[in-house]
Amino acid sequence: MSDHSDVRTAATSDTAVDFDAIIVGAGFAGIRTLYELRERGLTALVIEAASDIGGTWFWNRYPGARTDSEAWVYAYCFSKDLMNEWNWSERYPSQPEVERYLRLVVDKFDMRKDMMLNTHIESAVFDEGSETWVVSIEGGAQIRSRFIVTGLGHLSKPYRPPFPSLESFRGEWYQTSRYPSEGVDFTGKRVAVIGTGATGVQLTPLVAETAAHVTVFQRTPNWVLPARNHPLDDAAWREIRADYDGIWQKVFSQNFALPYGSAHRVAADVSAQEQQAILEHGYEIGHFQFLFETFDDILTDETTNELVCDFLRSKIRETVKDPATAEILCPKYPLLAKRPPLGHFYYEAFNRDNVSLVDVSDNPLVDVTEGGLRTADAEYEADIIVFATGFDAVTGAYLTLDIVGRDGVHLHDKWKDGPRTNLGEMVDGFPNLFLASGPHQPFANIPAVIDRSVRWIGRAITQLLEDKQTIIEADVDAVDKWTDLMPELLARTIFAKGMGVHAWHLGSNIPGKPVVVMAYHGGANNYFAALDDEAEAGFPGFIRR
Ligand code: NA7
Repeated sequence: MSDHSDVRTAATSDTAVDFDAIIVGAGFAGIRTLYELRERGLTALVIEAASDIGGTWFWNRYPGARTDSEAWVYAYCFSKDLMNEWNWSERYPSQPEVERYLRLVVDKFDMRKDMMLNTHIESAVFDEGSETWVVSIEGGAQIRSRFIVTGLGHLSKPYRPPFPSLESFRGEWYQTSRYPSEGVDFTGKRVAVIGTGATGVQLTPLVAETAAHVTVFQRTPNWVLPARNHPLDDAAWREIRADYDGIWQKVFSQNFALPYGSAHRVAADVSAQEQQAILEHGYEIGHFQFLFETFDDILTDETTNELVCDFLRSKIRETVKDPATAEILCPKYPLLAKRPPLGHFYYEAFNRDNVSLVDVSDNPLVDVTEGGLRTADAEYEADIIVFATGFDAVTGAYLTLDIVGRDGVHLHDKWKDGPRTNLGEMVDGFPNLFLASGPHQPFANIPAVIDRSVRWIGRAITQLLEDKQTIIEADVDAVDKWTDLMPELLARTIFAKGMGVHAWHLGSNIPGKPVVVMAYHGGANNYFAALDDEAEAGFPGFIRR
């Protein structure tokens, strides 16, 4: 047992367990969960494989890594004190700043004492005799708990194309999601960047500042929206704090859990000239505000979507001086079929003499050579290869961890054709296992989704304990219903077009992974309402005893 065995259960007074709950992962979700469970009087232990807290923000420390949500809502809202204490310095905080923030939270609430870092979980098995979870950690120790809450993160299992000759490459190679903490010196090097998702888009302009040459390998172009980053001064903070509660209210009422209103118009309401003026104005403001405060039907009406696509293509052609490069950068699929990244002078980077773009959409990269990369008919020299190739997202981390429920059923078998949950919170046959952050939750501003998800978990556990019950488990019919709802909701939006363009939220970016709807596309606000309704109705979609 760990040296945390002195901490006894508080809420359940259950001597059969070491902790009321084990929380997997010390990222945004794990930290939020520890706070929630402690507030409710439970003892909990956070187990984290990394050497420090942060989750996604621990591993993704590549140049340019920063949030795509605005700072003041990429944060916790559970403590007024915390909200008053911390001033983000920029509209989109960088990775080091997010890491500092999470450290402050952990220290402020004295959380480290309930965390085991550098600890790899080998399995979590539900023991039916004692109705407890047995978590086995590397080295053989076992820890028992009544509940287990996973804060695994959507983007935590890295994906790298399986190039067979990688080991023969004479240069250096790095994966952005496992980036060395000491950094990489690109000065004077020929750098190959594979991938043009949010990560490649953030990284490329910065690497180009010192590299001799950067070759960007693009398989699918992205709709890169202008981020328009800026510092947040005291005046900005006074304005935010003047109505921080109102901002959070907006967050929890909005489809993507962002603090925006709606445009109150669709494109067809205004003339062609007005449409362009509205889009120009939105483009100047930047961020996802461009999507939500221009026209309300971008996500649902193909004609409006194409109008906005045409506008964005004209911006790419205006920005990128070489017409052939601009054409390669112009997506030919609808906006929002893939999650659009925010750019910090991304398109402008292609105007530099030391940046070139290679279109590998029809002629894929097939392997690494001793001196670089190759497609079927061309070779590209490089001193450093950077894999910005994304993640086996949402379910990847769940299926790597060996989670075994009732009757010896392994989660990776249960989910072999795709995840099945009720409300994105629990799985039938896996009693007392909660997903703080997982599949079938909204595709939205993640800290806000985590907040509501964890609050719901807390309510469910409190209710259970108040009712002197010990087991809560998703009802199989409710799981079927919720799982079947996912494709129905997706079909109502342009996100459905992601099937054809390697969208990670559908699993279509990973060769061989089942292509299924892994997120809830009915609007984050509606999801939050569904969680509240379920709790207020006494958890009818869950079996309790
Ligand atoms: P993404 O968005 O999944 O991007 C991964 C990129 O890597 C994407 O451009 C892929 O092209 C590319 N990729 C993957 N495999 C290959 C191969 N074999 N050849 C060429 N290119 C390849 O991951 P990110 O880390 O950038 O962003 C993930 C999320 O983090 C993002 O959506 C935000 O929510 C924050 P593809 O598009 O699949 O053709």
